[in-house]
Amino acid sequence: MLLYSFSIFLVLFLFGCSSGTEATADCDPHAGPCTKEVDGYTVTLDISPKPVRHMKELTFGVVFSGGSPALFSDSLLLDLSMPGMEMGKNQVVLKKAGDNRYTGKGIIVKCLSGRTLWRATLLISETLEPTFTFNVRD
Ligand SMILES: [Cu+2]
Repeated sequence: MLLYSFSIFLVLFLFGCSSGTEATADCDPHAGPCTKEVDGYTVTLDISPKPVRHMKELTFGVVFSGGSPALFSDSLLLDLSMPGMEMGKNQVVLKKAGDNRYTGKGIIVKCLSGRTLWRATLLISETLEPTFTFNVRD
């Protein structure tokens, strides 16, 4: 009986895991900046150098159009994660670099699973967290 419940748990776990990876890219950082509409203004994320590769120092630039309330802070956090996988905390500090611009440097590690789908979440406030999902190249 114990073994039986364990298998059920395992099946649920595997199922939950695979459903978490159904996330798909909504941004192509190799081609150019990605833009998201949030709360009446746009947030643009640009990652360079291109193509965007693992284990290379990357510069993350964020530009807001319009008067976003986020512009009152001197720095913002960009959280890097893999959809459906626990990869450890990887957050890039973006410093204010102009009226509506923030930039910071970080590294995206290479996942041992071979997956390349990453998600950058801009932590503006508890209710405002625009995300950009993209594939990183080798
Ligand atoms: Cu991973």
